[in-house]
Amino acid sequence: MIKRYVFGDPVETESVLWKPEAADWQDDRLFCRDNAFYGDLSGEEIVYGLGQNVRGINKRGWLYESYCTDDPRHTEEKHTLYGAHNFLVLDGAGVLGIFVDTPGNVVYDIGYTDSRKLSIAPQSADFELYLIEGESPDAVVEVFRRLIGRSYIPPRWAFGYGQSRWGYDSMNQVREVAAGYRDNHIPLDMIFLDIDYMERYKDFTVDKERFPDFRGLVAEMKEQDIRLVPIIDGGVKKEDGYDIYEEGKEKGYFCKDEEGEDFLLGVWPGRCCLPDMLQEEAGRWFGSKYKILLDMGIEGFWNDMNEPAVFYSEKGLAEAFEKIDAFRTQNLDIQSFFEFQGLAAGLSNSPQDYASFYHEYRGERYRHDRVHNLFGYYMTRRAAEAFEELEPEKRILLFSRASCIGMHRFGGIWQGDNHSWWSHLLLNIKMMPSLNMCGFLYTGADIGGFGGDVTEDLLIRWLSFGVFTPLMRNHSAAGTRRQEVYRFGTAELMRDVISVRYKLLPYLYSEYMKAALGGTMLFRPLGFAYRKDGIAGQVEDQLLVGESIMIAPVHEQNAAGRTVYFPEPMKLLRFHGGNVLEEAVYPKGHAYIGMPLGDVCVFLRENHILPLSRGGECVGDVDFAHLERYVWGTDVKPYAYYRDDGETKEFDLEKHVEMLTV
Ligand code: MIG
Repeated sequence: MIKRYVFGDPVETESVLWKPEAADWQDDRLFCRDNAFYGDLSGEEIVYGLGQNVRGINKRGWLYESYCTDDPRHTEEKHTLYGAHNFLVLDGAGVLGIFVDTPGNVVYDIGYTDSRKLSIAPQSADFELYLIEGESPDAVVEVFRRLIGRSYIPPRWAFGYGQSRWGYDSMNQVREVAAGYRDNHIPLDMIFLDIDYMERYKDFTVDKERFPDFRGLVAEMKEQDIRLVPIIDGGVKKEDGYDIYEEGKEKGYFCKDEEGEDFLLGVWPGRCCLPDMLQEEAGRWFGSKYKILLDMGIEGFWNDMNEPAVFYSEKGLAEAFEKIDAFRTQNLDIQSFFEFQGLAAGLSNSPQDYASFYHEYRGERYRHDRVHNLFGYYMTRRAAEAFEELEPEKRILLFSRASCIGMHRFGGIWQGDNHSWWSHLLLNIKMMPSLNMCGFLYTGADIGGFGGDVTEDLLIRWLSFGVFTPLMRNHSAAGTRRQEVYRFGTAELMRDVISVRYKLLPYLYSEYMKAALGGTMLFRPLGFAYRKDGIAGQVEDQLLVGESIMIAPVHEQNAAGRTVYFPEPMKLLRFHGGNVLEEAVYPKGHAYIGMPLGDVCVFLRENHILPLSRGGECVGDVDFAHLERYVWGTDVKPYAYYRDDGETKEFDLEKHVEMLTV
């Protein structure tokens, strides 16, 4: 059952695809006062959701916000990350789904001020609220997903493994990475190009000195079954003579400040303008520019800095310099010193800047902060719509950093600038189900961690989890330890781990497609599947992946295994040195399982089939037709195996599903 309530005069976000008739406010669970909502949380109640955010699968015990934010040091005390995903499911006496449809900030106090209470406070009085009742969290999620529409489906090659790094700044560097993988027979399908391929960080340009034959390089890589995937940034460099800038300026496509001038902000290339992605014509114009790279043979993109990230604004910078000047002659004491120190740090992503420029959206003018969370969504959507026109038959890879619900129909997301920290591997694990709830299925984190120096063991453990995430990409920041797996002494172990991905591919792709087409989740918390089991609901570091298996990744340094909770009997399948070992069936309860570095363990449910391929060095090598079947139990259910060509858009559950039996 789904109910929709309208408060004030909401901005249409296009997050949902259809709308039930609006109802008058009346609810037993939530109490409404001054456009905020209050409820009680019972002792056992679990709060799932909020998509990309900090902390656990169970969101209880913290204060969260929904405001797309570029935060490259996202630690536990933060409140919001790159995406704004306003969907929650309360699982207590009953099950209730809550979706706040607004493009502005929302504050969630989930047992923070009072551990038994919940409050939801949209920062604007104009929004829509959806309440969904259902028998189980799964049922509520399915209804929600019908409301918001089908998830994005990438080409099948995008389920391969990819290597990325900020700093691949020449054709030879790219060739070296490709050779590092191919020569060592480590599987690889993608190399990502960061801002270094561009000419002075200008969107839709290629540096002619460092990449003199870009088109040739794209073709050369494709011969080796490797796709190059370039980055596109949300800001356009302000530079006279740069055609994109000149065109945008002349046509009035950039966001304006209070005076009606093009709003100037500092981002990567220095001074930039922001294309008004919300304004249809401007957004379409920006989207049409991807053709420049498509024409060079490119088949996939990642959209960055589209929260939008603002290092500084022209005005903010001038004010800060003025204040710094005033401090020059002062005797800095504890207070003034910190104020002084904060002047430069406080410049980035500041609320004043977000309140100082404007969009034209659906025929009206909005101050940016009111519609903030739509920027990344519309940047990605306009690109996807351009692909639809330019390449109607073909799937193009597309994922974004910032997002809100609705964008899941047009692209995936990566989880932003994490660190080479064990805690961020754990965060990656915990975030998968909440993202899936909101329709973000094509997603993954920077494997090995973006900031900071990785260690060999962290990289192996992260890969061992990454083999399950649809986006499987190793990425790292400039200036950090090199993270390509062939550089490590344990490269052979890493190869074994990455190879597991290619064995699992038929299963993962099939489960992905069923989740996308059926509106279900690929990654489920144990609490979703074993609802009567009080322990299962507390497990934060094990997940169900599709219908047949459970995983329990190691996320602690120097651990040679871990304790696993079995909510029902399961059989251990161990990927070890290129083989699959069938080990014991564990009964319901806890057990310690040895998991040395390089082993990947999956736990197979009774009477379920896990189909595996023989693997390959790229997705194109994998034989999706001839599969081995792993199974145990006396009453085995046939497995609904989805398989299509992986390239075109004829998605069809009926047509492409074949029932596999033992
Ligand atoms: O300010 O393009 O999240 O993946 O490597 C940094 C450089 C801008 C942020 C992205 C990261 C990327 C980096 N970008």
